[in-house]
Order: sequence, then C-alpha cells, then structure tokens
Amino acid sequence: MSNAVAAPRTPEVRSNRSPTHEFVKHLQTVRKPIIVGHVTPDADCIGSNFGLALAMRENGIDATVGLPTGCVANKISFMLDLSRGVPTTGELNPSISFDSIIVIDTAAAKRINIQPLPDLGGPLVSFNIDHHITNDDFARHNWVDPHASSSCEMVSVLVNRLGWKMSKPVASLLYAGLYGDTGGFSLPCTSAESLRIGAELVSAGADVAHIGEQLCRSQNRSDFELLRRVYDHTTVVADGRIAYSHLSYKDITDAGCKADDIDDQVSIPRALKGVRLAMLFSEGEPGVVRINLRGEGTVTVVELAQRFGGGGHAQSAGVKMKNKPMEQVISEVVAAAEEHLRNLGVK
Ligand SMILES: [Mn+2]
Repeated sequence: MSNAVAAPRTPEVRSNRSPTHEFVKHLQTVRKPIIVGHVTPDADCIGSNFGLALAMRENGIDATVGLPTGCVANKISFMLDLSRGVPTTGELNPSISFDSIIVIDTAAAKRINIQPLPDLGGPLVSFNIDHHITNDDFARHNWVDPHASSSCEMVSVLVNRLGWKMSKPVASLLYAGLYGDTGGFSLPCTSAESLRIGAELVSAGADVAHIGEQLCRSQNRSDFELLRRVYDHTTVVADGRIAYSHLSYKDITDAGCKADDIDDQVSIPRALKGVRLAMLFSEGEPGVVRINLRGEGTVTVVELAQRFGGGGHAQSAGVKMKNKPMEQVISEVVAAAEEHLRNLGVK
C-alpha cells in the first residue's frame, strides 16, 4: 500500500498515475470482457471488478465478472447488492466467448480467482490493472501503479479518462474499495489524490453512511467470535515491536467462519501501541497456513513475504505455506521477522 520500497523497475513505468494512451486505446476496442480479481477477494478487489464491470455495462460493453460462488466474505457481501445487473460466472467456460480478460488488483497471474486459470498468452486479449508493487506485468496490456492506494482509485481514474459519467452505484462500489484499502483513509498509502478521488466519488453519490456501517459497524456473530480468538492468541515479542496471532482450522470453523472470512483481522495485533510489524497466521484450509503481514511506520514487510514465496505491497503483504505445521511456520517466520527488524535497524 505504501511505497517506502523502491520498485524493481524504472520510475517511468512505475509511476503511471494514469493509463497510457496505448492502454486506453486497446481497452476501448473491448466489447465482451470477463473481469477477474484475486483469490480471497477484499473490498478493493470486489469494488474494482464490479465497479469497472458496471461502468462498462452502462456504456454498452457486455462485461461479466468471473467470481466463484461463495468466495466473498460476509462482511463485504453487501457490495454484491450494489452491483445488481452485472452477470457473474464461476468458471472460465470455453463455451462463453469473451473477447478479452481484464485482471484487476491481482499481483500475479497464479492468484487469479477463476478456474481454469486463463492462458494470458492465448487468444484472449489480456489487461492488467493493479497497484501491487510485486506485480510482474503478466498481461498483454499492463497498467501497474504502486503509488495508487487501491485498484478502486485506479478504476476511478480510468472511468474519468474514458469520459464516462460516474453513476451512483459505480461510485459506491469504488468508494467502498478505496475505503477498504486505505483503512478508512488512515493508512500511509492514502494520498491527497486518494482523498480527492474519494470526494469525487461522494459527489457522484457514493453512500458514505451505508458503506461505513457495512464495513465498520455490521459485524456478524461469527466474525465477532473469530476476533475474540485473535485477541486471545495475540503474542508480543521483540520488546513490543512484533505482535502476532494465529487461528487454527478448528478456531475458524468453531467460530462459524471459513477461509474467505479471514481478511483484515491482523489489524488486532497491529493495533497495539509500539508494534512495528504485525502478523496473523491462519489455517483456512487444513494444511495451508496463510500469513498476513503488516508494517507500521517505516517498516516494510514485502521483502519478508517474498523470502517465504509471497508478495504484495511494501507494508501489507501475504504468504501461503503448505505442508508445514502451524507451530513450525510461526517459529520460522517470527524468527525471520525479528531478524528483519534488526536488519532495518528498528529499535
Ligand atoms: Mn487492492
């Protein structure tokens, strides 16, 4: 989300606050796209996918969102109601002929949330719109802006660039994702541009109160039970600089939750005063440990995630580790995190 780490490519390519003329020109030829995001979609993923799809449909383009059924967390399922009228498909069925695939908010092609995974080198014209610093430009046409707070911020720029009117439901979808990825306009990734775009979306009719209530004040019982466990299991090490918690498969199912409900619960250990690096270890499916990492202040975590095969943003990253017991993953990653803070000179 923030940009404290140097991007691994040239500044010209990596400071694309607005899509290139070339990118827009190719996008304008699209008539029947499928729009897809990443596995375990968050508010930014759902908002950007459905926001662009709805804006396209309002402008005569037959857009479909690729989204497996049942994968949207309870907390953000209200966003699906905002996007009524956008058709969805659970799999990339070859009998439906799309002319293009637009991948949004997805750091790597292997993280695309549709089966079978599309062949981005095949006949479908592919587009990649994303703000993850580790995005490797996997599509034919790429617009990657790691300085954008969110993919919803980028889609807002795109809708304006295409000269389309921002409708009320599109504004609400994009605002929800912008709100989500900026942590309610409070994380370091929040720029003046994010706030300006937020204001534009509100002017266009984004429903601030409804979205705020849904995202912040509508916890259902099972999510609440899950948080109780996150609080309970929080451990603090490295003189209070590192805090982490864990959720076993049993914790998650006993609370009445599923893997897709693990979203931003890492904000609990992160909220402790003095914590510079927070982690949540969760076993949403047996044998797979997912780690959410967050950095505070100047602490970046993406290098730490990459060391274990993950990626993401400079200060918000993730990893999945298979076939290792939770205790072993925790001890390895916590040791690496302590070393990481020492290397960064964080006292
Ligand atoms: Mn995002």
